[in-house]
Amino acid sequence: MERILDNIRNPEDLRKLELEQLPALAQEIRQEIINTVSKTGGHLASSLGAVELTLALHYTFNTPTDCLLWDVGHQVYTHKILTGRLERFSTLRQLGGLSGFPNKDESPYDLVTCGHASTSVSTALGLAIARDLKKEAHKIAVIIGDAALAGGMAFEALNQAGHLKKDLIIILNDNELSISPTIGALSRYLNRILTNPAYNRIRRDVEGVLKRIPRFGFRAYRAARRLEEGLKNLLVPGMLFEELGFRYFGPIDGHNIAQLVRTFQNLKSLNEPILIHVVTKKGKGYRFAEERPGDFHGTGPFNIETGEKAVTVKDGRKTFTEAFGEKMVELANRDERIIGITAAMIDGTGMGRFASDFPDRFFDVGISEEHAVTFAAGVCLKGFRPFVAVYSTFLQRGYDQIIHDVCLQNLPVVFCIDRAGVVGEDGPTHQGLFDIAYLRHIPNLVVMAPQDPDELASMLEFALRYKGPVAIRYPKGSAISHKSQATSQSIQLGKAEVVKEGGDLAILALGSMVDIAIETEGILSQKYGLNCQIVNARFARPLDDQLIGRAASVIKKIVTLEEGVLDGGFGSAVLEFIEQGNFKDVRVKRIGFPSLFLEHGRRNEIFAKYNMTPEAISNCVMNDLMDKKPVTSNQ
Ligand SMILES: Cc1ncc(C[n+]2csc(CCOP(=O)(O)OP(=O)(O)O)c2C)c(N)n1
Repeated sequence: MERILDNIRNPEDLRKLELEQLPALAQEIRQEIINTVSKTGGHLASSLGAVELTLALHYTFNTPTDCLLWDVGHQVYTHKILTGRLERFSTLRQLGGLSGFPNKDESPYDLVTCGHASTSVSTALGLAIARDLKKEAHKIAVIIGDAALAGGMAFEALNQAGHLKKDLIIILNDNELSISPTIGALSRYLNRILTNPAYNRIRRDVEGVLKRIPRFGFRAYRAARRLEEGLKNLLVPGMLFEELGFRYFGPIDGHNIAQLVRTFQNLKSLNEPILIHVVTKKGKGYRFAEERPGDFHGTGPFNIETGEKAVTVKDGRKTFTEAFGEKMVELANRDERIIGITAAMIDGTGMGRFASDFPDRFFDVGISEEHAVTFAAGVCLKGFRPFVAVYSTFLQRGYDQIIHDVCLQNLPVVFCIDRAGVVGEDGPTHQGLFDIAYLRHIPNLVVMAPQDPDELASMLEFALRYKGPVAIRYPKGSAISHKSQATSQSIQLGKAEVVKEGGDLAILALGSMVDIAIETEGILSQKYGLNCQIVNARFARPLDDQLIGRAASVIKKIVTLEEGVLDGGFGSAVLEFIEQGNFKDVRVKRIGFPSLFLEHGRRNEIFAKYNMTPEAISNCVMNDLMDKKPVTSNQ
């Protein structure tokens, strides 16, 4: 049977439909999303929760002239399907396929490329100012979740927006969940509103009465407003949004399309900051996602019938994240000073068991990475030892706090930086390729990278012993081999490990690249008879001056390998050291990722595309450093 969906090529087609047809269309879209994500993986639960909301928005607003801004952007699958991307939807998150997030290169309906939380209100306010300066007339609406709204940046923007009184619509998509339950005072506040709809009913009644008695004029209006103010304070303590300068409407059922459309149509004509509180269910319409929204927030492929995940072949090797979670529990059991901190990523960072075993010493601060860093500095001041578990890409938010609040004070905060390197299918907003470059120059900070999960455990021990700030970066997944010789005592400040001796070439590999260095050495030795030294660098700061100095003065040919951008990275540190040491006739080849926003695709596909495989690296080494022709050409 033909679907309504197959005739929707853009939102204009959607707007030709009767309102009564939209619920059936919502079901078709839901099915399309479930079918596709079951194969590609993706952000299922948030997108399923926003189907009706998205339909109602595109139905009511004149997109793309009217602007929709999606906070984070993980809930946009319906938006993609309605804006001309249905045919390519099956390529979601695949190399060369559709991005899983809004992407401005993909569609004029995606105003910005985004994936980080709490930015939308700032962007929208900027747009609103620009629109007014240019004397244009169109609406701007932001769709932001209850967890993202609690991010500091969103609050900063609300503060300015309420003050400027610009024509701006904020749609709060409240499902009471972040990835795990939303935490914090704002969440409690929203919950109070949800459980107290009386205020809104009474407010509507007051407005209704007002309209019916015009002859009472100004005095009646003033009296009614006073009554409304009194009721507000009585029934909704604080009236946070109204006090911030927004008119608050809601809560309304985010799965009732007719009600959503009616509300948007009515409120469209207001030209002031308004906040519409929409209540949705995360995972709506797919039983397993409704029951386990955290599991289906970001999911790999799964079986639609059973909800079971198609587990990627697990060969018994621990991931870095698992090793981190286990070690933290072990350390916290024997050291009461340890505090665990994460910013809305309890499970993603492996902190689940720590959180349940040590509830008094664990803090999920919500989507507030900047705050997490300075909060950690605060607990340090009283002798505690905070471990901040955070993804590389999100720690970018905490740059100034790391410098000013942690490193300037030389406080022993440990940054446990997960997803440092290529993250894969989430793409450019989530790649963790910048952390070596943004951390390496900060005074007092030690920057380390383990070659495998066992070495990560030893580095955590080192970090606990160390009396200053430490950052440990490790990638998604596991290591290919288990070659770490590290013990808890063998990690010494600024000391690398020689994995294999050799005299033709020194391969200095950082963290996850040690595995690849070992494979590369295999190729170089078998194909070209080279005898290479392999070094597990362990530290990007401070460097092992002695070891690298010896390589520079004796071996004279050095390759550096890192899973990060080359500019300002580990290889740059080695170059700087060599320049300062005044070594003669040394040649260095740095190998890492270019300073680009790398696209989405599987981790191994991205490695292959950017010549980061052992084959490509050995070709590059022979070509650029050993002046021999490669066996196959290296682009
Ligand atoms: C700065 C930042 N920190 C963390 C994340 C990871 N993250 C993605 S979505 C999400 C939860 C968002 O919850 P909410 O805003 O309530 O939207 P919902 O998924 O519930 O619709 C988190 C923590 C992020 N994208 N950006």
